[in-house]
Amino acid sequence: MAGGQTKKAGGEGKKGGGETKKGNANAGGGGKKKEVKKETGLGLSYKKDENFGEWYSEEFFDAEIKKLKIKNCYFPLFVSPTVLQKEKEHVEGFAPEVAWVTKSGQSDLEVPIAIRPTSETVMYPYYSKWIRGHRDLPLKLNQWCNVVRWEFSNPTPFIRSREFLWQEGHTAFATKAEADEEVLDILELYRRVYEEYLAIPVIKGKKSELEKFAGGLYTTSVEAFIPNTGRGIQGATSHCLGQNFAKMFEINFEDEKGEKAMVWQNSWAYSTRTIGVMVMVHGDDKGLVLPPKVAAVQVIVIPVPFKDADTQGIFDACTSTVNTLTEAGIHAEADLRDNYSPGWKYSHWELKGVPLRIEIGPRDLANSQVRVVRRDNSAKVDIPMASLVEQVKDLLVTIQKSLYDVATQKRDACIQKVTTWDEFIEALGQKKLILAPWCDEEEVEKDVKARTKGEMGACKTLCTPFEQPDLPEGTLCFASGKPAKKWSYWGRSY
Ligand code: 87F
Repeated sequence: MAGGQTKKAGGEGKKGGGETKKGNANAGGGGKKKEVKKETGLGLSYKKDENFGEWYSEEFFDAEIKKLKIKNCYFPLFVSPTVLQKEKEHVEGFAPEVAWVTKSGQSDLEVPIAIRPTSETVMYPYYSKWIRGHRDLPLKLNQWCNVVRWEFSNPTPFIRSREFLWQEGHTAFATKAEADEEVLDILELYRRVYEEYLAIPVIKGKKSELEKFAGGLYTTSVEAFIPNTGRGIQGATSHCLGQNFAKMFEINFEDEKGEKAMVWQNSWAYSTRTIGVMVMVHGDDKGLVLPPKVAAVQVIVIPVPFKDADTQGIFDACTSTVNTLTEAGIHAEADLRDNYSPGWKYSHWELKGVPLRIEIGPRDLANSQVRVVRRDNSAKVDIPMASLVEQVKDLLVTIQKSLYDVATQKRDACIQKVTTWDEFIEALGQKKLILAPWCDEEEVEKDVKARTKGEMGACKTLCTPFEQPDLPEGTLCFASGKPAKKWSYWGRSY
């Protein structure tokens, strides 16, 4: 959903993940999308010089999973109670969040029907039917859909909402080794969605036993951090389910030796929460700040007519500027409304987070130049019309990088390494993202949660980063004093 989802929020609607390119009429070079699309061998389908717009806002995640031979599909929204209860253990803990349809009009339904909170129970009965022999494997499906979870704790737009959009991938393999490999391949794609598109630094790691998806074998995640609130936030997850679901749903196959075996499964998801994290990380007191790569409008052109100036000339220059940029594949629009002042328009488009504003007034017209203003740092520069495209492209690239660098600096300034309980409590009070040596015992994590419970919510593990600092022999757990096994990130979270 990297670009796609963000665009949806900006009003450039798209259908599902699979059809993202088709309806995108303003993507520059109008109408030639299919023909232009060819592999460059660099992991991108568009060349920067041939189609800048598509190169820049490619539907990254969907294209990448297609390269991994994952097919898009769609399963129904409604789940029958019998199917839902099939995997009781897994659903039990989540049961209060399941929404049920109990009426049609005024009449009670004979059998209430659930709305999917996730699609395991809808999909896996078919996996059991479709998978017979080793040649049916791997089975790799993804769906872009909505799910409903009846949240009770403070719903927050995009971050925790009762309905949200996501992609959920569900794959089945003959061997654990294949499943293990895919878990990390997908996690890397999630990292890239956050870092390369949303300009948000994330930490890749493994969840603790307490925080993992209980139905699976192990859970990996990418974790982001919101400096202003001092809270961690899970950006996406990639689970190895092991054979738990295969047992419950009887997903068996005949292996190469003709023996009956059980599949190894994974599931993975990221959601519209990405939008919430992006708003929280980059937004400022004037409103949204969108990274150019995911901005539906990358450049807004605003006429600045003065009294007695050549108003028509200025408006024409705005239109031709938009045309020039659009032809170069840049998503540009002009705000030519005559019932709002330039100042009002500046605020309006700042609120919407448009990365670049171009102002054209009488002086610019006379000098064949435009004034360009960056949304992220308000820097202004005059650009000659002759080098407009080149310089706007460079600025968009610069802004994308700068947003990532600034976000990384702020995040890193919040990371605090501690080794004792006192240091831990002090860092927690300072809203830090805490890296601490831990004995990796579930009881100790529960104890930390209990001891830090307060108005602000308890502190828990966010992840054990794959990138581990040195852990000298004899290092003790900050919470239990037992020998530490690893460094883990701790913090309050969303
Ligand atoms: C709420 C109600 C019912 C989370 C729920 O993470 C069931 C569930 O199974 C539930 N909330 N979960 C866990 C979801 C696991 C897994 N599903 C596929 C993922 C990735 C995508």
